[in-house]
Amino acid sequence: DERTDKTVNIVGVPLDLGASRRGTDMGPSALRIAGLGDALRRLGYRVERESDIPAPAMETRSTEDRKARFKPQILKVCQDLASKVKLILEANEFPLIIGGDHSIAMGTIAGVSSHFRDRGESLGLIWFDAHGDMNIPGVSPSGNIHGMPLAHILGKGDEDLKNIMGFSPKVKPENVALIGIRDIDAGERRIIRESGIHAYTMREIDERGMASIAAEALDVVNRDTGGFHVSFDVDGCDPTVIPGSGTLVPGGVSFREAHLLLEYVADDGRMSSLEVVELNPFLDDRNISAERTLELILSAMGKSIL
Ligand code: 6HN
Ligand code: MN
Ligand code: MN
Ligand code: MN
Repeated sequence: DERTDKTVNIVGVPLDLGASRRGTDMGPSALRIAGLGDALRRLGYRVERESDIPAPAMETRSTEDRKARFKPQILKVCQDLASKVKLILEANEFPLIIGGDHSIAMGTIAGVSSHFRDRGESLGLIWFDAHGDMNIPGVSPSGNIHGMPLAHILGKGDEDLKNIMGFSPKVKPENVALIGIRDIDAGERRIIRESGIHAYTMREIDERGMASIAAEALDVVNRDTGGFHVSFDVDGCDPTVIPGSGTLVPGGVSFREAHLLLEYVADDGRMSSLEVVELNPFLDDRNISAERTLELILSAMGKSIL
């Protein structure tokens, strides 16, 4: 295989402070037990010794901030993750970040975007999710930060969270493709509509098909950028495909549609980095969700049937 030259650097982020449901902190374990590292080696990649960004357990901390729960702790994890991701890219390795709840995307994308910025390039972003993740403190009905990362990446909301790595925004709205949405809060809806991002609802996926959506999304994220990041929330998939996640919404993307999107991503060849979030093994049926998520990761990394 001609991929042997590329090194994948896997970083686990065992964080669940961004969600109200416990358990996404075990997401990295579930993927490792499913065989992530060896599967990537079989695909021909070199895989570095894996590392984790330490994250405090919920029971060891308290939060008074109802509008942005556990903000100081999440901010610290995101800052550490951002520095790590930037170092991986500087070493010319591919960062594969395994969460953890979706609030870690503020760290991952700060690191990727900072690396691109040093080279005078902007970054595109594919955000696969049942949710918009476009809440901000005060608008969010839950105060859970995992419902807010995309807004902060676009420069809205809390000053500290949006300025990780010392700059904001991390991506331009015209280079963001949000795919799979079907559960949006009232205030969040307005933020999405006014933001200028490209949002693809389940209805559009049904009507046009994933092939057409994937091709258009790749256009969006590649337009005048140096490449793009993929932030993959497993709850974008239908709950029958991925039962092991905390905020399930029926009517989601099928296993094949998710594969197709990621196969298009692999063929495109400009993905800079990948993160997979919101896997919750305590809600799973054995480890089926991690095993299926691993298959999806392999598609994104170039696995093909023939
Ligand atoms: N996720 N919109 C809801 C909230 O609390 O803001 C749910 C967010 C879910 C976030 O799954 O990454
Ligand atoms: Mn999400
Ligand atoms: Mn979600
Ligand atoms: Mn546009």
